[in-house]
Amino acid sequence: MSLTDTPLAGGPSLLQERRIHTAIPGPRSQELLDRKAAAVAAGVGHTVPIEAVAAGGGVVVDADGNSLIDLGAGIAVTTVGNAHPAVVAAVQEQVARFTHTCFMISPYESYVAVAEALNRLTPGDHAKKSALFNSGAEAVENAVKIARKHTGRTAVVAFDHAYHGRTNLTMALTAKAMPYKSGFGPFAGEVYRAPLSYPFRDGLSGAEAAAKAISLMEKQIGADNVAAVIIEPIQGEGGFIVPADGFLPALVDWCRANGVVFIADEVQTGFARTGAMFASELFGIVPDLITTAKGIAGGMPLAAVTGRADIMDASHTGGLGGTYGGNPVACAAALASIDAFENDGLLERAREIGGILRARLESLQANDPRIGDVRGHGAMIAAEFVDPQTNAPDGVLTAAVAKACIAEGVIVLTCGTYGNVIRFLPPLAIGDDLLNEGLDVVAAALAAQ
Ligand code: PLZ
Repeated sequence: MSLTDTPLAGGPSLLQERRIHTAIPGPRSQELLDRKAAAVAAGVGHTVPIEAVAAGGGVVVDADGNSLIDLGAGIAVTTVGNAHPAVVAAVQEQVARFTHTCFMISPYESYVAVAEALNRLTPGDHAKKSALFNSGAEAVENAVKIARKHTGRTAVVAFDHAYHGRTNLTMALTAKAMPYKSGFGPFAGEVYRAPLSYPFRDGLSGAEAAAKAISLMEKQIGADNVAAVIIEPIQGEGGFIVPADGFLPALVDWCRANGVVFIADEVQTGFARTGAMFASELFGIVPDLITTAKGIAGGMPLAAVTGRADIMDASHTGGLGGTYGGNPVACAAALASIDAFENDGLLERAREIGGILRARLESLQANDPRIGDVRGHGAMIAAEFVDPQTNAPDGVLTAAVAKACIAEGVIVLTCGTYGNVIRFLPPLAIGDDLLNEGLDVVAAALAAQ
């Protein structure tokens, strides 16, 4: 089905309802999935077997006319809402004006305005600068380049359960072999892995967990060799792991004392997702560099590195860039999205959504020992599923619950090193009714397993 066959426009004007009148996938979706199987590389998977034709508010509509509740926001991207009207208008205006000049060839205003906004909005009141890229992985790659150039050192430390991307350097930084790394090596060198704070599983205080990580860095690498420590303030793909209090501040203090650049990867946590503009704020830390992407531009591909001006300026002119980095259409979308984050009460909305998610999941947990842990902040909440006897991760149950939810028209995403976490990260444009209905479906799916 092409868009011209459908009377549907996307965005918040879409009927906000769950509506399932075929099996998932329905016949039209199945046709596309057959073509996908024949034409698209097998390595590119999909979670929800539909052909998406429109989305907005809290729903994704498929080619068979089914309307699914969206509790995933395209992996934390459409935080302002899919096809947000202001984003659509900004994109339409820009696309008619010019689509590309290459910022490295002929600069334009919107790139600079996005950089100014990032410098203003990211934690800390020191002088900051930004550079724009296309994807989260590309932002992470560039943050590491910048940190190495600034320090003249090479070692980079990432953590257990980390996810930083699928390019060669970011695969090296990512912790999980399957599906991200297996068979794709050799990986970039000078990447080291430190233990994370994972309160549900390690039982350590933040200070104890930080001491373990710091000891590893000092003994196995040597502080003088470390260019950067990179960490997601709340691990995303790794399982929405919230570190114990004090863990992140202790790491930041150690970095400061040793001339190491502290990079917060806020690609998944950034832009109101956690109820703060950036998750670093929740832990009282001020990163030296911060990587952003996903929610920054309402669905358009844009990413950034923002940080201390002296670090950001360490690179020689011409050392950073890329053909499309900071594309004008993506920048227009970002400016409209940032305006919505700042002026449409989205931080508060993320906290409200978090309250609903947490209350419901905790009440399920009270009667179901298979939910070992409920954690997260704002509209970034997860439930970790375990074998009640042993606390061992139960990835089989998790996959079954997620599959049943999708069959009933609720898009949920799993995550976690052991695949035993269901994460809830709806668009902030979702209404309470739809969110609650989605959680009813999750509860029923769990009860049926
Ligand atoms: N850093 C913290 O969460 C992307 C990955 C989906 P890109 N997470 C979703 C998948 O399976 O590919 C992510 C992230 C953090 C970096 C990235 C990478 O961002 O825009 O996917 O490159």
